[in-house]
Amino acid sequence: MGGSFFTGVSSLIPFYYLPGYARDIGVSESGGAIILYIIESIKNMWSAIIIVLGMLSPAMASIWPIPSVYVNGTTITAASNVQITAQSSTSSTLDAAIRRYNEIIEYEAFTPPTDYNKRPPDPEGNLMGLSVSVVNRDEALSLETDESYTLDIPTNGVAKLKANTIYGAMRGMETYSQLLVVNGGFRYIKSTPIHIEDSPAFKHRGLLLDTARNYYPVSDILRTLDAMSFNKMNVFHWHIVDSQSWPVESKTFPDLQLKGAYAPNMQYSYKDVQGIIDYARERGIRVIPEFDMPGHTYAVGLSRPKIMSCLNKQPSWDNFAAEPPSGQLNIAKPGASEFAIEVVKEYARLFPDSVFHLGGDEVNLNCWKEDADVKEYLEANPDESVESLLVDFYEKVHGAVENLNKVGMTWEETLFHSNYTPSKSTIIQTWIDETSIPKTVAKGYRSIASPASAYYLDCGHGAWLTNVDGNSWCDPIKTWMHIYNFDPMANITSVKQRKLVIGAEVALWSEKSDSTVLDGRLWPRAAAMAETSWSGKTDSRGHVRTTKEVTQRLHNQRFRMVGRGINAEPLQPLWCARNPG
Ligand code: CP6
Repeated sequence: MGGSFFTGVSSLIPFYYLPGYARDIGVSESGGAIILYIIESIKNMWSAIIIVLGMLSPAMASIWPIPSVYVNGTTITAASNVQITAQSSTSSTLDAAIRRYNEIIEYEAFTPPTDYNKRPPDPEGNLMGLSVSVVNRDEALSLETDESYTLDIPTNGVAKLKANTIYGAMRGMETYSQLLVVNGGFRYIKSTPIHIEDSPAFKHRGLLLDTARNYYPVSDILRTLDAMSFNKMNVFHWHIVDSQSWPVESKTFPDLQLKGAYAPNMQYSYKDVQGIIDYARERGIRVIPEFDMPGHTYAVGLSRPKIMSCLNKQPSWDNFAAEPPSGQLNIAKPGASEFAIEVVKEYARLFPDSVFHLGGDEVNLNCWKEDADVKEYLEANPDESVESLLVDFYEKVHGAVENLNKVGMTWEETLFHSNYTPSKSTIIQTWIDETSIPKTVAKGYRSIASPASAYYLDCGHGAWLTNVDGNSWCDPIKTWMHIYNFDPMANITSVKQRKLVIGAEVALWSEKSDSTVLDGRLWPRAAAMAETSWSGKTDSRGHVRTTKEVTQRLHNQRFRMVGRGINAEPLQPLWCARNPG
């Protein structure tokens, strides 16, 4: 009854007049609208009663990221039975997710800081568990996966979660787990009945982790995947290798990791990788591997110096690379593209996702222009140039990805700083500045937004362009508010072009981080982008959510994450979380 009742009411009243919404946008702003609306619709007693009750209701449950449609009543329901069960026989992946959420609910239930030291409220209803139904149990995890769900929590009886896919069901279970709160050993949901309809604004909501500058143990990656799922993020972009190390096992070229990993205990075996991919898939997270080529490859030179250029130039490495040690695949040597194609073939098999990231960032042409082998080659082949050799290299390597029926993904330089024209299916990841996204979609390419100025978690806003002390290239670090305020769609008006912005990614480049600081460097700042990429920048009336309006919810999400084993850093004194406003 709860579902149909509220669907009925929400068609009578635009739901943003309803109480939960009023809380989120701040009652002071919407209070006038609500009063006007009450006068207007005074004849409609049903609506008026709901609105008045809503104004008296306790704060809306603290869900992060916020759902697109959230309608709630005012009754406190004792969560007598919180068990999640599947309505019919399901997939093993969904069963595992149900077990996981039942455990989270059982052991990690969250007390909002506003309720610390408060007497638990008196409940008026009894929740009798959550029943999950899924239309298509078999859908694979991809860029096209439907993650939508609806969730209805009655005041009395069984709550219902409906989704088209098991991944949508996971998102809905996350929301359900966030609705349950505990106080003084008493578990309840604050304001029922609740009706939620939810789906993501962006299909690709990613987190890049660089495991090459500094190594992270597998357990760090698994915990990061957990935290991502708590924030409904769905892509782990694994920047697995770079100039400084090659930590991943290679069966084609075993000496890559034998020589390229920092240490025997700083490697990812095939088994580790498969474990990470499985763990991610169980949480509705795709793993996109990046094998960055032809730049950022000094570590390849440790075992294959013959296919390399400008290895470890000293002291003026900065003439050859963005950071030391310098070294790029030698694009004048057939062995270099042959090597790159073998890398693609090997790892396209190890990583099942249909997207394969080829890097292509920060290529330094000078590295080749000053290379004796390249010079010799170009003298013998006067029709060619460093630029044309680079195009040949990209054609071969992107071609290899496409021959394997995968989609290539690449940093924006491949599109803008080379003469290569990637195929139109290629996904372009932008980072250099905020014009990059509009430029990419104007050319008709799909774009993932990772502007350094907003989404790089290692670097301060713009500080890498204007070094503060001429030395440290990434300080100070940016705030969650800065991340939250960025809009990947800014300055894109055409509907067609807006559709090409398919996602966003925060990035943790690890020059200055490792296991000791990982959680605090990622969380809760990554959660800021998780919300804007899931919920969009605006609410349903087109109001752009402000950081002030969402602070309390993010505070709660931070405490929730800490309760679930993620060392997310504090935003403010606990006092502020207890006394919001
Ligand atoms: N490593 C790689 C990096 C960066 C990039 N690629 C980077 C560049 C500028 C800043 C931060 C990180 N460290 N492989 C750019 C895509 Cl400010």
